[in-house]
Amino acid sequence: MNQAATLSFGTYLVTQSSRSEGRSTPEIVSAAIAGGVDLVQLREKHTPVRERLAVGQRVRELTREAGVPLVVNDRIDLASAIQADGVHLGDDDLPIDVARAQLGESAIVGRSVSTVAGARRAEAAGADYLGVGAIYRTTSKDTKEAESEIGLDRVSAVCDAVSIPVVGIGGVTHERAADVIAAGADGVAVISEITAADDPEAATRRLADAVAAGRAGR
Ligand code: TZP
Ligand code: MG
Repeated sequence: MNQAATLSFGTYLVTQSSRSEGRSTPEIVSAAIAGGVDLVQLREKHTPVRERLAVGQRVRELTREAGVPLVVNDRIDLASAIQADGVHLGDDDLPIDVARAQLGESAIVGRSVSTVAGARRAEAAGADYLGVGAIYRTTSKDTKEAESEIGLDRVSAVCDAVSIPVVGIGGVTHERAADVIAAGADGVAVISEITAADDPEAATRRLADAVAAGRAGR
């Protein structure tokens, strides 16, 4: 069975050491695991690949011990090298079928989208889940104009259009998470809310509580 069928997407950490206030990515991941994070994506966009490999190996150990799924942003080769559970792909990356051919049928393959048409295409191409955004303004990623501040109505439209899980991303905080869930998302993916927090463990818990509140209100 594809691993994705059993996944929980409530709180999803995307790692980015440039937002971690000097703390290491493994440190942030450990804290997020202690706070109950559901899934981790190794991103580290601007880190040289050998360093990403070393960080990824440590993050793989931590997530495996905790039973938390790990996906790698963009790079299928790196996902394979660290025995991650899958990859998260965007428009500029290799296509989903190539990822599956490389990583195996049971690999988790996520896809970034910002439109309903893109979401439908990604689902048809075999994505296991979608990251939809950027919902709000964010300084963690240089997003193209058309992919910026897409808002909650777009999140709802995407959720209505597909039947795979959808995770909302981009400027999501604990104050906003319940609204994202109320719009139809299965979970929220964040960099800063956990990574830049004074207490990343507490921030993860706070985010999970907001997701639970959003679900309860639906
Ligand atoms: N993809 C869309 S927005 C974004 C990514 C990786 C950045 C999310 O970071 P933050 O700090 O949670 O806004
Ligand atoms: Mg990408």
